[in-house]
Amino acid sequence: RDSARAFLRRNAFVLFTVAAVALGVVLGFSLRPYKLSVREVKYFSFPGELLMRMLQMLVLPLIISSLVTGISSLDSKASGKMGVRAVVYYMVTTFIAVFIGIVMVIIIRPGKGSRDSPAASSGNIESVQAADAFLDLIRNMFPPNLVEACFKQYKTHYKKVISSKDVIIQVNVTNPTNATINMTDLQANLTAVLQTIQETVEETIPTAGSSNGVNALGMVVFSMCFGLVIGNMKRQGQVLREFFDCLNDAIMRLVAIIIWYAPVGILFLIAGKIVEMKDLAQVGGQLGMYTVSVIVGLLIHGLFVLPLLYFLVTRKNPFAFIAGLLQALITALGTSSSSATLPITFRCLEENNHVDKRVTRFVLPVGATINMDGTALYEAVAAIFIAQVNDMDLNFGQILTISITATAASIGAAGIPQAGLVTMVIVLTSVGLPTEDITLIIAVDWFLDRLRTTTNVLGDSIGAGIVEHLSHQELQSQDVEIGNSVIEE
Ligand code: DAS
Repeated sequence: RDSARAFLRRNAFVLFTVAAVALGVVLGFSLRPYKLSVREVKYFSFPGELLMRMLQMLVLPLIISSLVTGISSLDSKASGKMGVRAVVYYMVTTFIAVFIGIVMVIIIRPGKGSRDSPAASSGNIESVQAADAFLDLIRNMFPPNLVEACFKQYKTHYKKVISSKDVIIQVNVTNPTNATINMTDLQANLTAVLQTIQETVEETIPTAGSSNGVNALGMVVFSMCFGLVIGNMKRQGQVLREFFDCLNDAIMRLVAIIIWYAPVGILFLIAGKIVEMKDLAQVGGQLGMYTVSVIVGLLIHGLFVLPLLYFLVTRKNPFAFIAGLLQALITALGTSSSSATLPITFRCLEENNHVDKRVTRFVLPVGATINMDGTALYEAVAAIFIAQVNDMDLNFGQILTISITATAASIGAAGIPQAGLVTMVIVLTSVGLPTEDITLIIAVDWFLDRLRTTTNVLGDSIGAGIVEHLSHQELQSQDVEIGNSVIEE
């Protein structure tokens, strides 16, 4: 009876969240006829923004505390093997995702037909919206007040940047959340922009909580090194290990509180997005087929490839494992940010799927930052779609280039909303495709972002399950060691 009650309580909560998503969709569509202004939408979706900020506040301390405790609790041999297994899994699944994406976009050929099709003709409308969407992207990358400070002064320049041919955006892999824009014709203005940024940053150093403003990948690397070092400090490092272990538990208790608010936040996130969504009528035939290509690709990868891989390695039922992840998958769908979902992903894997904490604390922060199957698939599809719209036939070498740069771009993309859009410029420039054609796909990107983020989170979680299974020996022998040392003491 108790297990039935626990089972019902856990699933009741997930069902409650699913109901919240459905209610958000209904609420969003019922509010669309009222044409709310941008400000009204901002106020309306504030409860959703609140959830995003609460989760983002936890991301940084969670990444540091979980990695430091995860790695320091393993002997370097075990963590080395576990690391290799995780990276091999990430590479294999990302390449499979890219391959599926390329096959889908070549079979469906969404970009066929000349440029003057509805998608391109509505291009000029979208290009203005795209400029605004792109500017929002920039806005997302810096703490809000920072962008406000320089934003109003340089809005025209950013628009000019979108239209000029020689915009090159280099996303620094070690610092994926702060893209630097290298422009030939706006170099002088850029210096002025950087100067303004410098002045503003002096006043508002991004708080530790804003995961958008902090170099996530850099933090992961630092925490891994730090965890390795204090792991080898034996008794001397004991205090630090206990501190970070306690910090991690405290963060997970905060997650347990926030998770009760999540359905409300997700409801308003979904409803707010639907209210401000551009008219579906503008989504031309080509764009519709492009959206189908991405969705079918993500479904094949998420519901067939990943579960099959899990079954082949662990011989366990993959869908029972996925059932335990539903809360995290819905949060990814609502927030379209895998780093904001990270706290919930931890909780689902440890509480529902009972994955060993030494594994989740190690592979999840790394996976959430560099393993993005959904993004890699999407980048490959989008790049080839844009080539098709430009009637450009890609040879094998260019398709190979796209698969490699799509993988690199997904590693460089941060776990924040629409990060895949920024890193896609790398893929387009690598095969000489016009970067401003990103405007063709921005209209549906807010929706596809949610789906690819959900696939990213699923890929990270299944990876934790697979790595735990493969590391069974090391974990068990370590348990024996701990057991013996306790007996000795
Ligand atoms: N939204 C990103 C994430 O959080 C994925 C992307 O933009 O491609 O995983």
